[in-house]
Amino acid sequence: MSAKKHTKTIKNTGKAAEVALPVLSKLEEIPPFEKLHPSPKQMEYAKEEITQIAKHEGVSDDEYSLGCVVRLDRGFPAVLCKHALLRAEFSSTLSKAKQTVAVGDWVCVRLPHTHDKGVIVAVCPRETELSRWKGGNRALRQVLAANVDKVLIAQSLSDRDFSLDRIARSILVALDCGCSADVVLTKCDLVKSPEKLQERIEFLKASLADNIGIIATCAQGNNADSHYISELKDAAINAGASWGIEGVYNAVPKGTIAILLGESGAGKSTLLNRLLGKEVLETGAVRDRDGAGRHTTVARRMVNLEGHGIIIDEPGLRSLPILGHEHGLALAYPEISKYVHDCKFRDCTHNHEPGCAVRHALEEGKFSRERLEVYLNLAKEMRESLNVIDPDILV
Ligand SMILES: Nc1nc2c(ncn2[C@@H]2O[C@H](COP(=O)(O)OP(=O)(O)O)[C@@H](O)[C@H]2O)c(=O)[nH]1
Ligand SMILES: [Mg+2]
Ligand SMILES: [Zn+2]
Repeated sequence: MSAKKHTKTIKNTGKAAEVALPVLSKLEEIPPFEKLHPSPKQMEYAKEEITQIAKHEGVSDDEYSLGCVVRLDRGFPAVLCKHALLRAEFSSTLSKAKQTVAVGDWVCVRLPHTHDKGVIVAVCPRETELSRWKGGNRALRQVLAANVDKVLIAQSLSDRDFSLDRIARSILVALDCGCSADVVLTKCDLVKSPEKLQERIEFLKASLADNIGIIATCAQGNNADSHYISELKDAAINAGASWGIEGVYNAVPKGTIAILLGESGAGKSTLLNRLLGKEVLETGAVRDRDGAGRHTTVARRMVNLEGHGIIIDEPGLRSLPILGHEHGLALAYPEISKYVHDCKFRDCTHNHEPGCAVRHALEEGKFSRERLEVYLNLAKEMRESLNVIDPDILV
């Protein structure tokens, strides 16, 4: 397949430029089909759809196959089927319905006879859907990945970048979408001392939802000698975190799919290269002036971890606004949210109001002040966006 055939004209650059999509057969990180598992529900759906569509088209069922979207390059899906890896476009019916897919979606494709592109004719229902609110209308959501089990939240430990708020909101979104979540702390070598690392991890443990694993990593130890790195490792383990590449492997066992989320420049591609054991993914230098990453990663793609699970590499997210994730808040902080319905005032912000059941529970030592603070910040933001859109929900 030639790269030249599949090009897209980039219109909003001012001048039109032809950008070639990567040649699929050259990509080393794509998982084997055997590692991808549709759910029984998805398999049944695909079987029924294929039978119906083939009948309607007057062709044999054999022309269709169930496949998984393993990449999106500038929005163009690549689908992996049992016997083929191919670019695919939507059938005219799906195009008219403005159908889109995300990495991880299971789709029914008509396999090409003469030309090398498949045609997506149906998209299977998702088991999980990780999506973010794009602002404006509640329905305006961008699906980041489909059918993932876990969200790995990449957070750089450099002082300039570290944000509890960003970690907390990512966890909220993950839990709300039916995924589990772990925090991957990157660039441990940039922490001032092992004590500081231990303090950071202990603070995170006190503030975040239970069952959130913390993995401290240093994918590029240029800035530190090995003795210092081993001190950092001890500090991380003392604080209850796991360490390094092994820690990430253990968080993504065989049979599972995780997505690595984090700001551009957080060190995701560098970490993935370490996990792969080779430099397959392009990494980007951080601009010195403001530390902001250049958007080097344009593709969303699955990366196969030999002997372990699969990670989806997601280009940096600039923002993760929260709206309508109140279920996630209740899942992350059940010990707090169970009191909100007992407050005297329906619109209680749990700050200063009389008859506040949440503050009463705090005084009784039912949960820590750290956790309440994170909860209140998330609830405040959600309340503000909810007020605009859906005034009936309590947080
Ligand atoms: N000091 C240090 N720098 C790192 C580490 N990991 C990544 N970087 C640097 O951070 C920058 C962004 O990394 P990249 O992997 O492209 O981030 P991505 O945008 O999240 O994929 C690059 O300049 C990397 O060299 C680390 O463990 N320590
Ligand atoms: Mg990257
Ligand atoms: Zn209250």
